[in-house]
Amino acid sequence: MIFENIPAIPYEGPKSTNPLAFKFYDPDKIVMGKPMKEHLPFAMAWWHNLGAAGTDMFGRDTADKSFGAVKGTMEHAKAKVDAGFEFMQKLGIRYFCFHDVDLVPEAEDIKETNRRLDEISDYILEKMKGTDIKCLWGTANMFSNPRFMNGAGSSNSADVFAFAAAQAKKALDLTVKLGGRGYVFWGGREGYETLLNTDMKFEQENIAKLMHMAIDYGRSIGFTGDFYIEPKPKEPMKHQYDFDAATAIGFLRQYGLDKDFKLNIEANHATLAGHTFQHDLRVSAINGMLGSIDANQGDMLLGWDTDEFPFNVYDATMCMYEVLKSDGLTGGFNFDSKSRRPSYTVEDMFASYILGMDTFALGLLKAAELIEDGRLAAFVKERYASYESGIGAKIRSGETDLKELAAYADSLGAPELPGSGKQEQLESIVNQVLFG
Ligand code: XLS
Ligand code: NI
Ligand code: NI
Repeated sequence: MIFENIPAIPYEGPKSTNPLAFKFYDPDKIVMGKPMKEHLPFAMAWWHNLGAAGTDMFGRDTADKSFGAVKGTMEHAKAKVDAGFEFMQKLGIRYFCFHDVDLVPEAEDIKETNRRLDEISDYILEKMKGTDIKCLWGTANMFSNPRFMNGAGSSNSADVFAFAAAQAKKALDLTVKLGGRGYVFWGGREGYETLLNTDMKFEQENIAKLMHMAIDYGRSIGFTGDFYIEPKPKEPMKHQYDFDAATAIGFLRQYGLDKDFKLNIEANHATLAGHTFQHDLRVSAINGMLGSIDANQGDMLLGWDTDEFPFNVYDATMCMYEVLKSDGLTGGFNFDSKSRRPSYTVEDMFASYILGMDTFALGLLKAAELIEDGRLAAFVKERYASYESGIGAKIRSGETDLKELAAYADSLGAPELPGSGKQEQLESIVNQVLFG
């Protein structure tokens, strides 16, 4: 055992003062006809939880993530697997997400990296036996290695493109081997710093080519899950091509990728794009592309991806409102979140996930109450009621034209005001449901 002093985390209810207990996440509690754990397929992010040790631009590691082994060795890679499985089991988490190079130290030669990946994935498969833990999604890290300084699919170098393709191929193999539900393309460095040196159209076409090859290969090895784009507007590049959900959907449709791809929406990326989390979820949902979620939150005072564990219950409630209305996800809720640098203890690792899982459990409970309450949905329906009959119904069914509408306007003289938006009353309902 690696986390000897941490017990399995129980549900103790909202009054518990035990830091190592769930206050709201009660996996078997039925909400709108389904157990919480099915509404909330939580996933552990290999990179943050087992890798990130508090390093920032100004200081080295604060947390010890060696798990008793020497970092940079295969022994350490295995210790991470042991730690990860113990961690997930103690929290009742049933999924994990990974990048290829989260699993093993990357070698100089790709053949050796791939050999290590085979070895570690055999070890993970062994570990999975007798548990209900599976892979939620896999991906390839096509942004950390210096060769990807100008992007992967969007690189100016065809050799680098080939390396990206090789990594995507292997990461797909691993995802299928580990039973993954999805495969993610986060745009890494797919973007640019200056148009003075960039052929934007060429780069975007090449990214689409790489994605088409991934679909063809994935389907040929029996991958039946969804591919996802994870939009992000900036960081590391000044301009990232997958700016937000709307941009990514346009790209997918333009290049004929929309049948195989959905979106993985990350809260902190949506807010970096100047949207709310709920906005990007709604854009995805109304386009039939709400696939998976990277659960975290940003800081409104900071302009980068702080990847904090989600704490904001309003945002989690609005997220779950969108998820419930669109009938769930094909993916799940991956905690692409990291404990703050001064939260460096093992207890903090667990407490971070308890916070995140409790926040989403609260969000689920409150979103279900909002839906059952019905006042928000009833108001929205009522707000557009003028389209249900008369001239409105004709507009909706396409049975009218500008001439008829102009004549109709003449007969009215002037329309009445469109009715109060009642924003404050609706916000008050949300508060009442949250705290009443
Ligand atoms: C970075 C992204 C990344 C993806 C996976 O900002 O969120 O962690 O989720 O490559
Ligand atoms: Ni991110
Ligand atoms: Ni992410």
